Amino acid sequence: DGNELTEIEEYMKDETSIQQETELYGIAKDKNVIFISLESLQTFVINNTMNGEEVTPFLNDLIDDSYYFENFYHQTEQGKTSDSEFIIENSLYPSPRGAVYFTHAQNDYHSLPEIIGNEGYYSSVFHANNKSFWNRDVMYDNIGYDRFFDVDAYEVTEENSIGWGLKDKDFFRQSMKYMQSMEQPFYAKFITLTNHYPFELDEEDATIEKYDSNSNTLNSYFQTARYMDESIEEFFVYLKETGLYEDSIIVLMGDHYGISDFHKKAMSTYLEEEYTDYLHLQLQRVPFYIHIPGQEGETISKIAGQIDVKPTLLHLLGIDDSNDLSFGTNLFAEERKDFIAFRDGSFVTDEYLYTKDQCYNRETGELIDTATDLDEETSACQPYIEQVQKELSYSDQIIFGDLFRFYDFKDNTMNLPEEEE
Ligand code: GP9
Ligand code: MN
Repeated sequence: DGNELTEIEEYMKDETSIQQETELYGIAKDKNVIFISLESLQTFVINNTMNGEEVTPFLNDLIDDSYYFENFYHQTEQGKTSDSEFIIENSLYPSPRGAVYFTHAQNDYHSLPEIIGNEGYYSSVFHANNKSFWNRDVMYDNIGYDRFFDVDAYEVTEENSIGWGLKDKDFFRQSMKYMQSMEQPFYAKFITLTNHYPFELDEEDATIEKYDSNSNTLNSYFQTARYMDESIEEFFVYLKETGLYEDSIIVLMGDHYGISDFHKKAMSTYLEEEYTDYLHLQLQRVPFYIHIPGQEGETISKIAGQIDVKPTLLHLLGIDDSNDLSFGTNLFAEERKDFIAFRDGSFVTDEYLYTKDQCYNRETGELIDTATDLDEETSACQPYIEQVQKELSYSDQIIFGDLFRFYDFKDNTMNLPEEEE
């Protein structure tokens, strides 16, 4: 009936209210934000080689002049790309089953496009797929995007498509005309497509060889990951040519894993590492870059997750979010919530990694405790297990109960329905 919101609000305020003063507060004020969703790109290919060749040369170099988070985890579930979108727009967790984009697209939210829209930003999404895929048209409309450039905005032919549709290089090239005539400042989210299972690529677009293992999926992945790297490089050239680059910050994020644990054996061979539950969770790291033209940036090792993107972007934009309710925290704040939770109750902290009833040292992978020790409440991971469950359940209550319809974010007041006798 909405009354649970009181307790949830208190928790969210306590856990995420942190000082807003950092050197980067407002650094991107009134600049355009170009957000690139990197389809299925995982951190294990970054700064890595295959047959002695760099897989992602452009993205590797980009680290040198970006804020790059090397321990950034995706937190998606069955809703895949749409879950990653939901998390960054709302700083809430995705649903344990199904996709919030389908099941709760009509809820009241306090989403990123709406918040920055109130500050004068024009917000849009570019994605060359059918607009109703993942129910995006309905959700985007509800959370305040001004415009969705879906497949109908693009010229798609047999020559310029592969796999799921328009090739990424053509996607970026064709998007430029829309961007150039867009009112500024704008927020523009680009959702790429070519690096998607089953990682198909025309021979003429392949610039590195396939890997050689028992997994066709992994073998092809390196080629499409390289193609993505080149498409981003080209996009940066267009941005510079059109002068948009100087007036923008560019954020790049992997949406979720591309290689499932079905390909354990091949992954294990490639990484020269035993495929354990620990490795599986570590493989859920995806690249996250904040590129601010003119700034050197820094490589940041502390743990981070998709849940933190919304408060971080608001911080960079200099938008006060002290009235917001989120589960994530600004990634540049000194004091942050000290865990990243996954939908199945697994979590990481700077020191520990917990999954499948096992508690590991996050950096070394050394197993500290197993389920039996955990029962005795002596495990190093024990204090977090319950909090993670509580947090996930709060998020579910907000979504399943559409609780934000009772909440006024302007002054943090609640309008709860009268209690029935
Ligand atoms: C579909 C694209 C890929 O439009 O975003 O979706 P995914 O299967 O990764 O969720
Ligand atoms: Mn995806």
